Amino acid sequence: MIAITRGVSPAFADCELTHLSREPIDLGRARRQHAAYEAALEALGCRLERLPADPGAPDCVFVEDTAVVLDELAILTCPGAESRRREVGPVASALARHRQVVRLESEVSGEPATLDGGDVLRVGRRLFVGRSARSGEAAAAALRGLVAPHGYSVELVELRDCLHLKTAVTEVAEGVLLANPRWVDLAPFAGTRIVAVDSEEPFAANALRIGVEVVLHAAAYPRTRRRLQAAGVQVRTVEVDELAKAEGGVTCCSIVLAE
Ligand code: CIR
Repeated sequence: MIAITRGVSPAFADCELTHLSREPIDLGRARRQHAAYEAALEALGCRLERLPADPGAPDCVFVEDTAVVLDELAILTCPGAESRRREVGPVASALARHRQVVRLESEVSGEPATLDGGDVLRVGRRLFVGRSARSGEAAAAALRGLVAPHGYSVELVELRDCLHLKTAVTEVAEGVLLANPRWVDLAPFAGTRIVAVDSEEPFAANALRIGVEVVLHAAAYPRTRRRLQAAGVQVRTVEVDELAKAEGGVTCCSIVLAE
């Protein structure tokens, strides 16, 4: 496995914020947590490809939002926040070494087709797209056009009160989802086993699955961690609370792809 990561920008404190209020961010601590996150990925068998930070892109550490990567191709997004669009180019160059790279149309029927990778959850051959402030129907239609020939379906999922679909639901094992049912309509996932986050840990649904059996999960959520372990999921923890002040979680900081 390869994990593409990107350094924390010196302008990190100027990140986009939607649901959280701005708190002072300790850049050194954010960078130490990010380095530990990268080390955890390496320990789990990922070969890291680190991209340098962009001082003009406060959110560049959150590489997940710039692309949707499948085994067959990589799709570059047009991120919903304008400040984040310049992040796509360097990730595109890195992806081009591993995949055919295509760009999502920026408009469909006159509607902007913006998409954040954090809004796209793959479960087998199904791609779920969260309808968020960043992503919507036009992007889902554009994505469908690119992936249908490869045998993937695309379905929209309704969200509330959170930034991205993967803030509210992620896959933690084959056919097992970790979700905050208060933030996402789970009807499209009918038939799938759901592990609900502990109600005191609303942000705990963001887990990064590495390979088949293990997930990386924020250390701040011990109650949900116990639920995952009880469901038979192996959990490795990382401290990411300084990165979380910018509304980022464990999936956002990497693009993990099969070699
Ligand atoms: C943003 O608002 O775009 C960033 N501050 C956080 C992005 C987190 N990305 C993700 O959840 N995939």
